[in-house]
Amino acid sequence: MKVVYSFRHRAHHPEQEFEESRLHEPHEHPGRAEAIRASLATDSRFEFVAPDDHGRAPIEAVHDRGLIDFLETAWSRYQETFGPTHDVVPDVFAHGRLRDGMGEAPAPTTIGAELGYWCFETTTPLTHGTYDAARSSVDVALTAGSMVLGGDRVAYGLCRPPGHHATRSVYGGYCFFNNAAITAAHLSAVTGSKVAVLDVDYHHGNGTQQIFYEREDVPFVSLHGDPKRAYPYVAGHVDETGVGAGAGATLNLPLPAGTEDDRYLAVLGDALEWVTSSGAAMVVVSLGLDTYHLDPISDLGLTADGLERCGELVASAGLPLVILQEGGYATDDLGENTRRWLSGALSGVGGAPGS
Ligand code: SP5
Ligand code: ZN
Repeated sequence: MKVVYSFRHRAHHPEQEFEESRLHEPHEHPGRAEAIRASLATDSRFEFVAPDDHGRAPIEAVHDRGLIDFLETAWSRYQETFGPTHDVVPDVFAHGRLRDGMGEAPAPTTIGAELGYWCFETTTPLTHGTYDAARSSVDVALTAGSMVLGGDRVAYGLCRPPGHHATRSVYGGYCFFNNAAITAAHLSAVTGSKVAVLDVDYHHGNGTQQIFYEREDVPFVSLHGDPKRAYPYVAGHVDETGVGAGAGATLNLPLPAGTEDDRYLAVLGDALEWVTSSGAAMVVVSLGLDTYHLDPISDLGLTADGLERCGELVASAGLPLVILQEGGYATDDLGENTRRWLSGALSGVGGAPGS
């Protein structure tokens, strides 16, 4: 299996995360991707390739240009007004209900105001190299997509930073550009076929859901901690099924705390049946390993064996897979858990050509 990786992810390295009313070391850090790289490098079934530059167009097809332009310059602009600071984080959010009954305000034009307009929470700092890292993460994803377009049955993009919490026009949840959404939209446009997104990160992929909520060409299904208790809280409830042309093309499968391997795999089987019946020709997998029982910020109960079984079940559905890294914060076990999930996928494709 090809593994697309770029060292450029290291340019995104926040110093702190403000979460649960405390400043602490970031859960999302460069060591995560390096742990995965090191683990896959020990296994000769994985072949590392560098990403190709896919340019800005596939990002513009999914994200507001204002967001892309903002992320490109925000850190430097902030330094001129408030610097020097290592991390850049909003302090005032443009919360929609502040203007109930008043219509929309003009878009802000000063950096302090713009931050809280484009970002939705406090745990996703911008650093000097964040934009470069986020762009490279998109290229990693699109390059994995190109491998599958070129005939590989499965490819893995070691994306960092992750992407699935980024909506069309706001970033957060450690995510800047929605790698999975950009890749699914691109593959759907290029092939003219439906491309499903299967999101198995612990957290609901609110960004991906939002981007495709009114579209039928990218069916979206997610297994996640119930948003009644779990981040990102604002989306992922069972009654969210899409609107307009997208009616019925979103499926949410929220899970109770403590869900273990067998129960999780049963729900994953339902998700795969739904993907198959959606008519999708290809699947982009948002792969989070934060469903693992030792994950420090999550509460599901999957084991390493269970994660391998998940990979096998997903691959045995028979559709080509573009597997993209999202979360997973138990860094000591993250490399091995990722290797196990991908090993399962290799078993599931049964040694098909290009696997
Ligand atoms: C890509 C991804 O996995 N993003 C996750 C972002 C989660 N950020 C905040 C999580 C808050 C969890 N607080 C629970 C800590 C338990 N001690
Ligand atoms: Zn997650």
